[in-house]
Amino acid sequence: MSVRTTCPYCGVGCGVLASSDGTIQGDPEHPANYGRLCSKGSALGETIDLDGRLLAPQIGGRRASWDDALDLVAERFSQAIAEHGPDSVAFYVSGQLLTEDYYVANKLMKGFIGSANIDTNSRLCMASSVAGHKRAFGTDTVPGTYADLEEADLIVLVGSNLAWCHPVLHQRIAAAKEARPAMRVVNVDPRRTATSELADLHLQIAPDGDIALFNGLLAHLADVEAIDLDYVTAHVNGCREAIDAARKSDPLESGLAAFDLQEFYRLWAGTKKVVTVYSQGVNQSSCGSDKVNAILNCHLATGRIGTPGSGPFSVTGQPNAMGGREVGGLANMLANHLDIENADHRDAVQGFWGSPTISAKPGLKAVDLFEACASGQIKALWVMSTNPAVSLPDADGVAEAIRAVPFVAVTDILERTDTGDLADVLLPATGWGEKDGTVTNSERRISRQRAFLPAPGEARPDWKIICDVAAHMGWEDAFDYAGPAEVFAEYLALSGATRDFGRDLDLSLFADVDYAKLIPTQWPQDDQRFFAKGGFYHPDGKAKMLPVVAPSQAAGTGLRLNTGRVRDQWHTMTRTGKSPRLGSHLAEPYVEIHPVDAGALGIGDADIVELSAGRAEGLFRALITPKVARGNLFAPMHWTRQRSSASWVNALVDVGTDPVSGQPALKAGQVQAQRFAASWYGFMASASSIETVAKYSAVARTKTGWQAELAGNDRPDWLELIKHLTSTTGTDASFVEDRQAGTIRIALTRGDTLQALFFAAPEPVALARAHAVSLIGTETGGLDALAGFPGAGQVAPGATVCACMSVGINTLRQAITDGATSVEALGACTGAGTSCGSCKPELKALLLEQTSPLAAE
Ligand SMILES: Nc1nc2c(c(=O)[nH]1)N[C@H]1C(S)=C(S)[C@@H](COP(=O)(O)OP(=O)(O)OC[C@H]3O[C@@H](n4cnc5c(=O)[nH]c(N)nc54)[C@H](O)[C@@H]3O)O[C@H]1N2
Ligand SMILES: Nc1nc2c(c(=O)[nH]1)N[C@H]1C(S)=C(S)[C@@H](COP(=O)(O)OP(=O)(O)OC[C@H]3O[C@@H](n4cnc5c(=O)[nH]c(N)nc54)[C@H](O)[C@@H]3O)O[C@H]1N2
Ligand code: SF4
Ligand SMILES: [Mo]
Repeated sequence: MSVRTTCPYCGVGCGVLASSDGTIQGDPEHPANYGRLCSKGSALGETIDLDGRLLAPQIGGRRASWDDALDLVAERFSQAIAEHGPDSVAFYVSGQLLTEDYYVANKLMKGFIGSANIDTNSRLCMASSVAGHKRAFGTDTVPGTYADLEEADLIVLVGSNLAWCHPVLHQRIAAAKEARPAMRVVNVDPRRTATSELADLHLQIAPDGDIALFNGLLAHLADVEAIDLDYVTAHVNGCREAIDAARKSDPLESGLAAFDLQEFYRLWAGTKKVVTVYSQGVNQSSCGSDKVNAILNCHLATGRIGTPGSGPFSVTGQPNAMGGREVGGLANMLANHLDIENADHRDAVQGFWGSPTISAKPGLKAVDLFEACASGQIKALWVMSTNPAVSLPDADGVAEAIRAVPFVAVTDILERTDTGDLADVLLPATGWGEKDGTVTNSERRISRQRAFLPAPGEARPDWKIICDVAAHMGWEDAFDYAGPAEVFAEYLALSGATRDFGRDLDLSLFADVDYAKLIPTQWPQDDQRFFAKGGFYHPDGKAKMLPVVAPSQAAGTGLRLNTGRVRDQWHTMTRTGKSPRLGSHLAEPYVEIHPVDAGALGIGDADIVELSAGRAEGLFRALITPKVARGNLFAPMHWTRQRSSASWVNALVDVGTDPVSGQPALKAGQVQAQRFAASWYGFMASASSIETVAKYSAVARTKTGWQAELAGNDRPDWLELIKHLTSTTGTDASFVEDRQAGTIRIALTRGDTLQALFFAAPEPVALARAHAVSLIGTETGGLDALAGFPGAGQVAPGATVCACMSVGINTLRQAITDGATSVEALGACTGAGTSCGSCKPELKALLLEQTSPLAAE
């Protein structure tokens, strides 16, 4: 029997029908996806096994009882508060917690401990949008809905790789565009991405050129008299000042050609229904909040907000980034969009909670919070559902800071994570499929996550763990809930009790809803857009256009390191990394580098690149491509210390924060690059896990076990290595060595089955990797396996492009050579793109690459 739940990955918030046997389907009735799922959603069934799960509490690395663990956490927090005051403790939480978890964590810290030192990884994600919204609208409201994306005549995607990061929204736009070819899509991104493939116009902007671009647009709108004077007069303050400020910007500082600027400005000015979608290319910047307001200014000035098919649209990253904002998960907010610095708001919330105290001032924001850990201010820290030792800038400094805190508790679903490894106490949480609660997606739609699996081992839901700790600290009455439904009911009641403040967040629609049967519903009601007729939340009911100044383009000394996501991995890979299908899309940490830069640095295809910033170093496989501009690099954020020996990118990204939002500029690393002088490169496929011992190593799950890409500058003694491998694994070895060529191939067998294959060469190993992987666990003889390539007549499938149907790049290239000329034709002959459709942009790019005489690559 299948259960109706919601995908635990991105903020699109797709409905999922899930069964305990791991069958996953898109929910045809969910209004976010109407049955669609992307590659990550479709592979959820491969990530719910118990391999690597934390199944019981641990103290100091040893299994402990819940009572002992809870006692210890409560005691150490209480002790720190008693000795050093409430601001000596902190929670660092996550947009992946459910609303109920978030609500009780916030209540405990702000109302009972009496500090606002609770911040969340949403600080790295949405903080600039929140700040921009509050400055413009008076509250953190996302005015639009997904339907607007289908109704728009022009969609501008700014700093957003929607095709990979919000794939189902991307597919909805692609379908709308196909049905209505007059629809235009513009993509503003310093690099060419899968999203650019859908765009009519890709504006390859200079990094942080966005304010110059949108200030230029505002000035243009004024010049061509496209300002909506009626709307502005009735509903907006500050228009003249914002336009005056905009005129001081030079649009050419966006790095774009005058011709492209004119084309974009003409299109924008001449189209009534415009939606501007933006995410991390906007938010994660030292001028992120100003970028947001520069975009909002253009929509406010033209009244293009809140009517079907028009408005600014900040899409949320995590599944419950929006829910966290609603319940006050950020250090500078109170529950229900109320302000921590407003005494009336505080009194109302404290009165409702009946709490002994309430924090009167904002707490530490993420980056400052970890600085306070390093400096000794924080005596007890609790991290829940996030992995800051990887995901924060200066990740190694953050790991040091966590080590410096006298007491650290971590709640996670896995036993080993880079952050969990630094904890004094590990608390096991139930994960997706095992827990119940609600999440709010990018369009303010609240959906249920429902359990369809039993809680494994002794794991408990996050809300319960938080309430248990609160009870052990002496507040059992205020945290006594029978289940998440009661927490949700209290949250609704708080919303009701504070309605007189007239905030946007009105949940009265949910008052009579049966929690068990809650169907996905938007607040304040379905399909509601905000602000078409004004009604903003500044005291005079008007919006505010903010004068925005473009930053001066400071010339860095090295290469600019841009970072972000790949299609099939989720953040620090703790879940997607379990799926062999997802792991095969891009199995290694890589860095995109422009051919001219690569040439100048003597870096060739598949070489390893060493990036350095100060004393920090990292190793990444070179991906030479004109998709990045000269002087710019791009590397994914996903690799960790668990998965690689030197490729967690945030070791290199030590950047400033936006002064308004505190959000770090994670796209603006400054690094030096050089070719890593490897003396050997290796590839290993194995039935058992592989240690990351080589100087460069990156491990990934495969259908038959594990694989590793390896390289080093200190070539091992191969015979010693064989001895070590056979003795530690109890296997027999066959090997073929070519001393002249410097290559070695080793096969390890146990009985008749092949346990592992290892190939090494002085150059990057040319090998049909998927084939080598497929031999593991079979009865192929050691020497046969060492041939390394498929038998005559078989094409090695190559790197996976379509994860759902496991179709490799070589299979696709062959199909194109054999005559396939469209995405549909490729689907018909190989199956690629026929399931979730997330790879369609890549199929299109492959077709262009192979069939166009102007192919760039
Ligand atoms: N596959 C996958 N999907 C995800 C996630 C994941 O881990 N994996 N994570 C989810 C989360 S939490 C989030 S926040 C979202 C993020 O979703 P996105 O924001 O779409 O993803 P990113 O890859 O971080 O960055 C988007 C783009 O910003 C561009 N960019 C960099 N600097 C600038 C600039 O100065 N100006 C402009 N205009 N663009 C710039 C980058 O080149 C990049 O292509 O994705 C969500 N979805
Ligand atoms: N360089 C660079 N760095 C970035 C970004 C970037 O673009 N570039 N993006 C930033 C952004 S936008 C984000 S959102 C962050 C994300 O960064 P993180 O939040 O640090 O990454 P995740 O891997 O999602 O971490 C979630 C953790 O929670 C655990 N978990 C999963 N389910 C549960 C559960 O139900 N309960 C509990 N208690 N734990 C659970 C997982 O195993 C995992 O350890 O990264 C940020 N860092
Ligand atoms: S787009 Fe993909 S990752 Fe995002 S919610 Fe939908 S299925 Fe999940
Ligand atoms: Mo995010």
